[in-house]
Amino acid sequence: MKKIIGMAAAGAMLLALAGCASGADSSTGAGDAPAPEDLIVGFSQVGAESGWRAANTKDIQAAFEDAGIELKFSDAQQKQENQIKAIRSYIQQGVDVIAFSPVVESGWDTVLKEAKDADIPVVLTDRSVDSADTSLYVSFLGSDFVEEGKKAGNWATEEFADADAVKIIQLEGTTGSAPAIDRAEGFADVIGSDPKFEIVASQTGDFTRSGGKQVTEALLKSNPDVDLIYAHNDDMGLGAIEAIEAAGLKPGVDIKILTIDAVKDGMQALADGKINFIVECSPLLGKQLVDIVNKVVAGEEVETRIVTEETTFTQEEAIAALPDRQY
Ligand code: GYE
Repeated sequence: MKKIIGMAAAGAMLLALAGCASGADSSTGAGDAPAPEDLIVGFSQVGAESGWRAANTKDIQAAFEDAGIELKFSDAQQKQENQIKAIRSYIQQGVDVIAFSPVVESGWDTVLKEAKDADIPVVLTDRSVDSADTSLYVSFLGSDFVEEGKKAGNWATEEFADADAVKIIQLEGTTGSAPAIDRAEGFADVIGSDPKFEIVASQTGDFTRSGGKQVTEALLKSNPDVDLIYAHNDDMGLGAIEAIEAAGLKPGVDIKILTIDAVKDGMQALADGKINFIVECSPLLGKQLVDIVNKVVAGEEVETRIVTEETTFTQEEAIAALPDRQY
């Protein structure tokens, strides 16, 4: 087994050397854009944990296909070690650009340094890293998750304006991921100024529907009088709906539900009155990622931070938006 891996690695190195010899990337000067068919991009995706992720994968793959650029794609199944392996393999293969959506924020410096030493530019999509050395990546394309958490908090403040006390269960995203950290922070920033809001329990559901269901089931037992569930994504909110219904309660009425993403299933639940409000987070990052790749390989300047534009949805707005919703 070891021998086979060794041979494969040697082969990959030869390929990488051949790539260098043709001068495909490193010798390219400003404005001297290589043809799309000469480019190879390696992309390491988080996993397939949610409707958002499925839409994001589809959009990225379609955008590279439309652009005629080869995309090597790997699914890390929500594990950082798989992403590190994938990035190392892209480095060995000598791809022109590496893009990835880091499952968690920390622990990337070593592998990013390896990419930098190999002169392979790295683009972060969707989620960020906490590396102090920002020269380890050329750009970060994605949402402002703190802002999303604030929008969620603002809705809660208005919705419960007349209430004296509001008990909240928070369903957190993947522990250590940028969206879980930032969405909790933005929300707490807003509701924290009013003592009537109390987060009575906060646990991770790992951004999955089954995780959201299980955690809600357990937490409802110890907190039957909860007023609001704040889920860091639609899928966990959809799981919470199942748990609430199984407990004989009415989601959206007995317990209000506030989520982030606005994927079709979430929007349908909002239209049906089972979710009460959704903060949008757009997974459609493909075209912008292709643009960044094209600029980077042409030696052009790229913006180091590109923030996705997004909105929020009430029930009426969801009903109006659903027929044309792309994801
Ligand atoms: O909200 C969630 C997904 O990183 C923004 O990851 C993304 C989040 C998204 O699993 O549904």
